[in-house]
Amino acid sequence: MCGIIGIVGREDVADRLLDGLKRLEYRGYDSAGIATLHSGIIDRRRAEGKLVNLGKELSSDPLPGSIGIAHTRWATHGAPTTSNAHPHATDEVALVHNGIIENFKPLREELQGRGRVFTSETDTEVVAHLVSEAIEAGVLPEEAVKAVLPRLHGAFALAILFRQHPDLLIGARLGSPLVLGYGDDGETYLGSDALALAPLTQKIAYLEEGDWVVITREGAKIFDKDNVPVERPVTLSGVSGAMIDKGNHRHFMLKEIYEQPVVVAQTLKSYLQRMEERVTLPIPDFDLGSIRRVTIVACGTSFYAGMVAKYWFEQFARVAVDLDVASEFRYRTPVMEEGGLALFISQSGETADTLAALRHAKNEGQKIAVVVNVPTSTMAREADLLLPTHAGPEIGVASTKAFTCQLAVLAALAANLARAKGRLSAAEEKDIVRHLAEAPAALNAALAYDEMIEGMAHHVAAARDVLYLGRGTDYPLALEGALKLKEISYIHAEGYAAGEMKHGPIALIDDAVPVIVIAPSGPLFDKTVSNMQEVQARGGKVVLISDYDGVQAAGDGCLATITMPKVHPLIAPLVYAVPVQLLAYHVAVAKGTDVDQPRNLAKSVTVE
Ligand code: HGA
Repeated sequence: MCGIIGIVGREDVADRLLDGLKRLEYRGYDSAGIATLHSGIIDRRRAEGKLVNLGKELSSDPLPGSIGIAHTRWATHGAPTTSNAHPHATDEVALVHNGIIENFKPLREELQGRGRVFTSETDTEVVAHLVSEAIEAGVLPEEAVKAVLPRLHGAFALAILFRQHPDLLIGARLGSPLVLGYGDDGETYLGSDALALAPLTQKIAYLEEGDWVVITREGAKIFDKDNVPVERPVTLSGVSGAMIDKGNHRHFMLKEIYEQPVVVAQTLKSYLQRMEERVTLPIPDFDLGSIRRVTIVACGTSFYAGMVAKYWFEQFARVAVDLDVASEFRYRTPVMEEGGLALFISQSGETADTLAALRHAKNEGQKIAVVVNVPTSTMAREADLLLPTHAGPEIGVASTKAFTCQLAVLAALAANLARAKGRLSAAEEKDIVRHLAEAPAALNAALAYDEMIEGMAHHVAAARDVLYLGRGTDYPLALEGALKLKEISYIHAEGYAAGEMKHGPIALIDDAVPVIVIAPSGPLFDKTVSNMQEVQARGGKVVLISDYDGVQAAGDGCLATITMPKVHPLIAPLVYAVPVQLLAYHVAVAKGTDVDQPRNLAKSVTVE
C-alpha cells in the first residue's frame, strides 16, 4: 500500500526522497509526491501515475530544502489524480498518510462548516486541516498533533511538516507501519519499512501501535499512545542498501519465480534437522500437544497457502482446522476454543485485515502463530510463535516465492503438530524430512518447463474466461492459479474443486474457455480425470498439468499438456505452483500487461 518516507536532513533531500520512493513503489504506484520546506514556505511536486512522472516534474522544477516528506499512493478515497496525490497541505502544514481515516466524512463536514476549503477528495486531507487549524490558532505543533490524533478513527501512518518549524517532522502510527531510522551524521528518517530507508541507514526503531514521534535536528522523542515518553529498541535492519534489481530477468516476478529453489532451501534449512532427520520449529518447546483446534486466517495467496495447510494439519495431525479470509473472520463472531492455536499468514506481516484478525484472536485467548516473510513486522512482534519464511524481499506484486516458502514452513508445522499429537512415527518423520529436502531440486526441475509453457501461453492469452480445477491440495492451487492469472493478465479466471464443477460452473464450458486441470498422478487422479472428461465432453479445451504417468494416462484430447517431474504428494503443491505461476506470467507478457505493477493492485495491503 502507500509508501511513506521523511527526512530531517543536513543537505537537500528531494533526490533521496525520490530514491526512497523508488524502493517503495511496489507498495503503490498510482501517483506520488514530495514536499519540502525552504525559503519559509511549504513547496510540493506531485504527479499522477508512475514515479517517472514525478521524476520529470522534479527535473524540470527542482525542489530545494533539507527537510521533506514523500509518498507513493495506492488510492482508497478519491481517484488517482494529481490533486488527490499526497502530500496534502495547507499554508501551515503538509502531510503524507498511509491508511484510512474512517470518520473523515463528519470531520470534513465539521471543518467545512468552519469555512475550511478542501482541494482533494481524499480522507487524508481532513488531518491536514485539523492540524493546520490548531497551528493557525497558535497551538504548538506537538500539542496540535497530540490533540488531533485521538480524533482520527481507522488506521494511519503519518508524517507531518510545519512551515514555521523548519527543523521539525512529526510522525505517528496506528494500524499502519512506520519505522524511525537514525543516520550516522545526525540525520533522522521516517519510512514505511526498513527497505525504504536501507540506503540511508540500517539503524531502525519500529514504532509501536499508537506511538508518535517528534523529530528535530537534535534527535527523536517517541511518545506512546498515552503520550508518555518511551524508548523503542534500535535494531540493525540488515536490509541491503543496494537498489533491488531484476538481475537478468525481464520482470521481478520472473526473477522471483526462479529464486524459488534457493529460497525454499533457505527456508527449509531453519526447519529441517537433516542429520537428526527431524522437523523442528524455531521455538522447540512451544506446546503443540495440547492444541485441539487450529484457526487459520489470511488473505489472497497466503490464504491459499493456509488452505493447503488445512489439508496437511487434518491429514497428518488429525487436528480440526477452521479456515477464514481475514476480512470475514473478525466480523463473523468466530467461535474459538480456549487455548486453541490461531495461525496467521502474511508475506509482509503488516496486512491490515490479517493483523486485525490476529488481535481479535489474541483477545479471545488464542495462542498466536504467524508465518511471515518480514521477521521485524508487526505481526511477527505480536506472535507467540514466529515462523519466518526466508524468501527475501518480494517486489513483484503477484506473490510467488513467498507462497512456496509459506508452504515449506506450513509443511514443517504440520509435521511438528503431528509429532506433538503422537501421530507421527520416527520413520514417518524421516520420510517427511527426505521429501521436503527434495523440494528445491524438484522446483528446479519444474523451472525447466518455462520455455514450453511460454510456447503454449497464447492458447490462454486469447481467452476471455479461464477455469482452473484441482482436488485435494491441488484445489487451493487451482484457486491460486486463477488468482495469479486475474492479477497480472486481467483475464477473468476462477478456481474450482474439480468435483464441484458439475454443480454449476460446468454451464460455462464451451470451446472458448480453456480449463487448466492440475492433477499429479496419485489417489485423486482418476476422480479429477473424470471431471476433466466431463469438460471435454462439452467441447471444453483442457490444459493438463500432471506428471509423465498422468499425461500418458489422460493427455490425449487435451489442448496442451505440461509434464512435471514426478514428486511425492507432500511437495506437489510447492512444485506445481511453478507451472501455474509461469503460465500466468507468460500469458500476461503475451498480453503486454504491466506484470510487476498490475493495475489497481499494490503490495503489502495495509488498509482494511
Ligand atoms: N486513504 C489515503 C491513503 C491510502 C493508502 O494508504 N493506501 O495504502 C488515500 O486514499 O489517499
